[in-house]
Amino acid sequence: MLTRIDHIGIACFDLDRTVEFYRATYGFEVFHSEVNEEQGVREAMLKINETSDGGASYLQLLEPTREDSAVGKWLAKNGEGVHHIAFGTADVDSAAGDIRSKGVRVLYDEPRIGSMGSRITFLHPKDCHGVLTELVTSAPPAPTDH
Ligand code: CMX
Ligand code: CO
Repeated sequence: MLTRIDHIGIACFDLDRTVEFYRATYGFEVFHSEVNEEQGVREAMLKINETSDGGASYLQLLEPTREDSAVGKWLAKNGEGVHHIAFGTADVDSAAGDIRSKGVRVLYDEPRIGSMGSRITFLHPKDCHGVLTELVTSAPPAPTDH
């Protein structure tokens, strides 16, 4: 079951300038940033709100680390803009299997690692009315000392 918008992925040429736009215009701050070499992105997650399932919704700002990455290719063709949407689920394996059984292409055999240790997979945009769609299961919260 998909329970929230986990994030909207936005492709940009210059991550630092784009982060500054979202800070100056809306007051959104960077919650987390990282480089994901497998996906070929440098990214910043801006938390917009918590959600009732214990998760949250973010904007994911994405700058490519190489031209032949998914985001690099997309930017060269389209320029900056909304690149994908991501739905949150407690069980990405089950959600992906269910959606695959409906004839939608799931891009990975097994989920891969996404932002903040999440597990992610993607649905082909040509099977989703032109929308690249990601499924995300957040990493469990880190154990605390108390
Ligand atoms: N949204 C909608 N359509 C898209 C798209 C996108 N983001 N990216 C590509 N397409 C379309 C293209 O426009 C093209 O359509 P036409 O044939 O009509 O021109 C078609 O899909 C094929 O595009 P392509 O440029 O040849 O690109 P590829 O087939 O090599 O790759 C895809 C497309 C979806 C398989 C690839 O982008 C992918 O694997 N994406 C998943 C991984 C990803 O996006 N990682 C970055 C984000 C990481 C994160 O969120 O953490
Ligand atoms: Co994403």
